Amino acid sequence: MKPIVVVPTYNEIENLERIVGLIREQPGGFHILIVDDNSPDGTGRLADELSSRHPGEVRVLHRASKEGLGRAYVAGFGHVLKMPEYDAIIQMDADLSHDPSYLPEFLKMLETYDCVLGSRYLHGISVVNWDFKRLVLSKGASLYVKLITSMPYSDATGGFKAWRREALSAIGLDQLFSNGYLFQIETTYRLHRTKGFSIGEISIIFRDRDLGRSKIDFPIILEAVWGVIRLRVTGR
Ligand SMILES: Nc1nc2c(ncn2[C@@H]2O[C@H](COP(=O)(O)OP(=O)(O)O)[C@@H](O)[C@H]2O)c(=O)[nH]1
Ligand SMILES: [Mg+2]
Repeated sequence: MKPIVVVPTYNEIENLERIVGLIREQPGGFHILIVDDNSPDGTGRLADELSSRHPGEVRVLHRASKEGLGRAYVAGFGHVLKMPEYDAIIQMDADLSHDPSYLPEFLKMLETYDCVLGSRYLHGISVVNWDFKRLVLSKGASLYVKLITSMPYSDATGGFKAWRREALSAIGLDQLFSNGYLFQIETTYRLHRTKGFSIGEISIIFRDRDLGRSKIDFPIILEAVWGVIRLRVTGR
């Protein structure tokens, strides 16, 4: 399978070069698409520089403004689906919370499953450096999603995920409505509800960022709380 990693960025100038280097070091020939929302710190310019250093391997999609992680991924996925050479698409954060050394394992699992979720809660709790509040929020979100949607997966809001091209095409990118982290739940739910596709999980250790700042805020949390109910009620 030919893989590409989609990495959304907003003010990740301290992390971007490192994450791109680490992804490129992994066996499997991973290409990268950086989706930058016109970061004021110059992340987009650095992305262009990395792209000209590694032509054809590192790509950049520039968006005009920050509209949330979900919108950035919809644009990035749409871009990738127009490039037929890629048949494995992996989502990953730029802040080094997701260890690129898991990439080969995701790719291997895609031989069996149409979508693979990186889970922090498959075997106990594998989160490093998060404060208690953030852990409760994340674990609570997973339980809430399980309760409302009846999906069996252990980590509902994780952002380290891999898709076969056909699975990503099947969820209907233009119908996705999430802006923030609800996007992770929405995409999994849509595939879960689509007949003929399988979803697997691998255990990952999530390490909170050392550099830069989290973009989570109250509107993002609120969107996820009502959004899960909307998903359940509308069934998609
Ligand atoms: N393009 C884009 N990327 C975003 C946006 N919000 C977050 N990100 C990126 O999504 C990833 C996860 O965000 P982060 O703030 O680390 O979330 P946290 O780990 O849940 O605190 C990082 O690579 C961010 O730079 C956005 O509005 N636009
Ligand atoms: Mg983060």
